[in-house]
Amino acid sequence: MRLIAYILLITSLPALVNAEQPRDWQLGFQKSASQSMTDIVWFHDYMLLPIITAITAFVLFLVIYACIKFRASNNKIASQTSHNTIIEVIWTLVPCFILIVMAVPSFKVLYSQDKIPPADVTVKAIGYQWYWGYEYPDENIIFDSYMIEDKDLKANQPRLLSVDNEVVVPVNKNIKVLITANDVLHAWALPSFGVKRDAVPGRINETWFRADRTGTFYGQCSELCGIKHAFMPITVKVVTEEEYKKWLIEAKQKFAKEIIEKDFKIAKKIAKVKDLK
Ligand SMILES: [Cu+2]
Repeated sequence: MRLIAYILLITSLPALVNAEQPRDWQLGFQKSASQSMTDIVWFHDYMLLPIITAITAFVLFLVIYACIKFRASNNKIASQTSHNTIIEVIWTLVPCFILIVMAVPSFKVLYSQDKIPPADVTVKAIGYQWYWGYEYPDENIIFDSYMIEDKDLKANQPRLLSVDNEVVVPVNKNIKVLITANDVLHAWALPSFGVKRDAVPGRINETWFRADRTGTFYGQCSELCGIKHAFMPITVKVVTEEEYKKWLIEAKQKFAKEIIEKDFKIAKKIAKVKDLK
């Protein structure tokens, strides 16, 4: 009995461990799945938090110290001091120094996100009101990705985050993401990869990520885009190279772009004929 429970636990564990999504009572970031996000988490945990804590504690100490030392009952005649050159130089230089120290890793992360390495896979994400459309320009694949309604959810599918057609990418490969929108502003965001870019109609933004482990990763549209803004999630499935190749073969048939284009051509022709009449 115990053995069966153990086997069940072991087999169900990877699904739990690999899925990256918000959790109840979560504090801080989702577990990172790319170097870029690891850098961001480091920057936040080991640089920003200590600095913020130190500044807050120091200012709190100054306020309490001033309240006690310079209270009215103890200072019948108010001090007339208005200038102290040394202190003024210090309180100008120290914040400057803190900013410079923070800027170095901050710019490093920013540039590494902005500089796109040679891509192994390119995915184009198009924001619509209210779902995401995806294209694999090099593979002749195009599909739409809709949120799964509550009533249709399967056991392991998180609410408001699962979609019918997931983006599938290989692990440990550079994935370039071209991001645009068709109607209003949206934003393609995936916390575990440290990716967030605006989707702007009429312009293509680009970013990249390199997932360092397999699993299912969830994100959401992050630019208020209308009434169903909360219902256009992003699901990326990171799989092994072989699984990706297998998916490609299926997807090329299921989501072939050419057929859609052919339909479009026919529709255009019909419209033309109608116009002539
Ligand atoms: Cu949106």
